Amino acid sequence: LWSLMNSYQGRDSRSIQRSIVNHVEYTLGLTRFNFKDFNAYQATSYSVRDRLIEQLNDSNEYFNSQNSKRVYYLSLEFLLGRMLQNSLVNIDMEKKYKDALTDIGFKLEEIYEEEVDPALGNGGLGRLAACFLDSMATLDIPAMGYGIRYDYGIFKQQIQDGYQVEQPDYWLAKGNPWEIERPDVAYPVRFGGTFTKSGSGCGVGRWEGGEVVMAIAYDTPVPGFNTYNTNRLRLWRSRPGNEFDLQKFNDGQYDKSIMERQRAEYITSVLYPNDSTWEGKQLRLKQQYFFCCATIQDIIKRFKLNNTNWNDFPKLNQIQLNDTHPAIAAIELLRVLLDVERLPYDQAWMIVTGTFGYTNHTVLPEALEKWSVNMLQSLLPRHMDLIFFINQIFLEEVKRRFPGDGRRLEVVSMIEGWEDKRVRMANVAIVCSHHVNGVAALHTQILKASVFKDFYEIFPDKFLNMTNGVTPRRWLYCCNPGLAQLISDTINNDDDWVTDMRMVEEIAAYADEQGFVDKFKQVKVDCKKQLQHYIEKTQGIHIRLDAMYDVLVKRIHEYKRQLMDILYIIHRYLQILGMNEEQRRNVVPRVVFIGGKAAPGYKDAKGFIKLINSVADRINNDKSINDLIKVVFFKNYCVSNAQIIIPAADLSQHISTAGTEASGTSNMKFTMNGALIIGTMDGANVEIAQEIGKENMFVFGADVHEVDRYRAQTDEYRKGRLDGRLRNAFRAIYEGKFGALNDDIKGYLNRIEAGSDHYCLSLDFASYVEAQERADRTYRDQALWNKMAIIGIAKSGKFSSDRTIQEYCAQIWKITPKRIPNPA
Ligand code: DL6
Repeated sequence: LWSLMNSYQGRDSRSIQRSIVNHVEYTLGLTRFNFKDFNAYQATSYSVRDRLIEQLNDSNEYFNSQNSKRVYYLSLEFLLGRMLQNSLVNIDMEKKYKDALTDIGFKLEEIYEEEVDPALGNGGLGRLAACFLDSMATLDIPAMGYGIRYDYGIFKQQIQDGYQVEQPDYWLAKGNPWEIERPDVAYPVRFGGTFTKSGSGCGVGRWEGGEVVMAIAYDTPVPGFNTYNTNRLRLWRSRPGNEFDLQKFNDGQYDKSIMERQRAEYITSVLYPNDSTWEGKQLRLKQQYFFCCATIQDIIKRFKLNNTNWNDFPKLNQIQLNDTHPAIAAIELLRVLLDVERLPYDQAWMIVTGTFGYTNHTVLPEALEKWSVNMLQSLLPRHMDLIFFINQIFLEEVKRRFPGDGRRLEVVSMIEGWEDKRVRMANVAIVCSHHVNGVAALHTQILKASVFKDFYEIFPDKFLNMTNGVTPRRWLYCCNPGLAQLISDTINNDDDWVTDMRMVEEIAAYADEQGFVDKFKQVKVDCKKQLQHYIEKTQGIHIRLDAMYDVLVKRIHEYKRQLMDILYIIHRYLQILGMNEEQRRNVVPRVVFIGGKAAPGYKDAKGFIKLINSVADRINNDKSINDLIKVVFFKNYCVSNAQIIIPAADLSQHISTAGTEASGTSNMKFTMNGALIIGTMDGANVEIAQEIGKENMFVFGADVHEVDRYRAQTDEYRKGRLDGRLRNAFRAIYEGKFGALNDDIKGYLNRIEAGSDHYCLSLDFASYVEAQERADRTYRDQALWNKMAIIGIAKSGKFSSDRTIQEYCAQIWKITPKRIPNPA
C-alpha cells in the first residue's frame, strides 16, 4: 500500500483544481461546467478534507504503532466556528487554493462566506474546547475531542420589535462536508432497566433490560498549524438500537414500534441553550450519559489494541472533563472495570482516579449541576449505586481525618438533601479526579477559598490553576490578516510567532515609531471598514468610521452587566442633550455595539435586550445629537461575526461584578487585536493587567472583597447610596424616554433602587463612569491610545491557548509532544 503513496493529493494548482472539480461532479453530482459559489464551497471543502483525512489517518496509524499516550477532551460543547479558512491556514495552503480557485473563476473570500457556522456550543466553555483542539493538534499532542453531534446548534437570534426571537439552527440542512460518518464505529448505550448485584461491597452488577440506543461516530479532522499532525474530533449521534421490540411488532403495532425506535434519535437532537443556569432535564442527563458511555467504550477499545495490563490505563490515557457535564464518564469507567472487566474495586478505583482531570468553569451556584437521585436511579441504576458506594467510602475517610466535623461531611457529600435527594456532580468529579483546575488565577483562588474550600483542605495537592487561552490561528492570523502581516514584517518576516506568541513582544519596541504606528492605524481602519460594511449589509445601519468603536459582546447575563453599560449610555446621552455646541465639540463620538444571546427562558436577560434596542431606537433617531452616539445591538453574535467585530474594536468591555466571571476569553482576543479593555478586576482581566500593565487598560470597580462587604450590607444601606446619575437614568426610562416600558425591566430597576443589587451596579457605577471618561480622554490623544493598544498586543503572548495546553500537558496530563514524520 505504501507504493500507492503517490495517490496522495498533489499540492500544485492543477491538482487542486482537479480535485475540486471532481468533487463537484462525483460527490455533489453536479456538472463541472456550471456550479454556484455554494457548490464551490462544498467541493473545495471536500477537497481540503481529503488532505486532512490523509493526515488524520497517518497520524492515527503512527500513534497506534507507537502505543502513544493519549489525551481525551470530553465536552458537551464544541463551538468550532467555520472550518475552511482555518483548515487551509493550518495546512499552509490558503494561497495555493486562492490562486487555483481564482483561475477557475471563484474568489476564496466569497467562498468562505458560504460556510455555515457550526455552533455546537453556548459560549466561552465550548469555544475554549475548540481552541484547545487547535492547540493540541498544533503542539503534536496525540489527542481527541469527544462530544455530541447535535442536529440543532445554538439558536439563531433574531430581533423583532426589540425583542429576542429564537430561530432553530438546523445547521446540517445542506450537509456538512467536514465530517466523516463512521457507521463502522458504533456502540450500544443502555438506559433504565434493572440491575442485580452479587458479592459484597460494591459487588459485581448485572445491568439488563431498559432501552438500548446506538451511538454512531462522526469524525472531524483537526489539523495542527505548521505540522503534519492531525487529530480527531469524534461526535456521537444517537440512532435506534439493534434490539427491536418483536412482541409489539407481532401484535400488529408496527407503527408504534417504529415510533419508539425514533425516540432514540431525540437524544442528540438539540443543544441546551443555557450557559449558566442549570436545569435538571432528563433528556440532558441522557445526552451526558449517552456520549460518555460511547466514549468510554471507544477509549477502551483503542487501549486494548496494544495493551493487556489495566494498570497501564492511566499511564496511557488521560481524560479531561470540560466542567461536570461529562462527569458521569468517571462512574461509567468504574462500572465497566468492575462489572465487565471484573477488576477488584481497589484497582478499578485507582485506574479511575489516575485517569480523570476536572476543569471547573463557574462559581455561580445555579450553574453547578445536581441530578435528582430518583432520576439517576431510574435511568442509570448501577451508576447511582456506585455513587452511593464511593460516597460512603469517601465520607468515612473524611470522618477519620476530620473527626467531629459534621458540617464538612454535609458539604463534601456527593448527595445533598433528605427528602428530595440530589447528586452534586462537582463533588463526584472532584473525588474521581487526580486534578481539579480553575480557569484563571482569581477563579482558582475563589475555588480554593470558598466554593470548594472544604475539598481543598482535604486534597490540597489536587487543586491548581490553568489560565485559559485562545488560539492565535483563528483569533489573530485568520481574523486579522493585516495585523498578522504587520507583525510578521516587523519582527522577522515569517510566521514563527503564530506558534510562539511570546515572540510578538518584540513589537512593543515599535510602539512609539511613527512608521509602525501609521501602519497599525491603517490596519484598524481597514477592520473598521469591514465591520461598517457588515453592519450595513446585515442590519441596514450606517455607522461612521471616525468614531470610537466601543464593544460589549458576550452572553447576556446579569453578572456580565450589559445593563450597566446601557445605563451608562443613557447617562452619556442625557449629558450630551444638556451640552452647548462648544461642549459637544469635545465629545468623542462613539458607536456602541452590544451583542449576545440570552437563554430563551431567562426573562431578565431578555428584558435587557429589549431595553438596549429601545435605547438604540431613541438615540439613533435623535438628529439633535448628530451621531455623537450610535447604539447597535449586534445581532446573532457567533464565532464568524466575532471574527469581524473583534479586530475592529477600539474599546472592549469586560465589566462583570468582581468574583463572577471565571475567566473570560474574548478579553484575550480583543487584546491580541489591539483593542483597549475597560474592565473590572475579575477573571482573566487580572492577569491581562499583570501582563500588559494596568496603565494600559481602564480598570475600575470594586474588588472581590469590596463586593463581599457590599453584599453583606442591608438593602437600606445600599438604597441610601444609589448613584445619582444612575437614578437619573432610571427616571428617564420610567418617564418613557425610551418607549413603552416592559414591566419586567421596570421591576428589575425598582429592585435595584430599593437596594437589592446583587451584581453591584450602584456600587461600581461611579468608577465605571470615571473609567469611561478616562477612555475618552485617552482616545483624544491618538498617539497614546495606539501606543497602549500596541503594548497590549505585544504583551498578550501569555494568552495563547498553546501556553495553556502546555501547562495542562506538564502539570495534569504528564504527556509530551509526539511529532509525526511528514511523509512528503
Ligand atoms: O472557561 C471558559 C469560560 C470562561 O472563560 C467564562 O468566564 C465562563 O463563564 C465559562 N463558563 C461557562 C459556564 N459553564 N458551565 N458550567 O460557560 O467558561
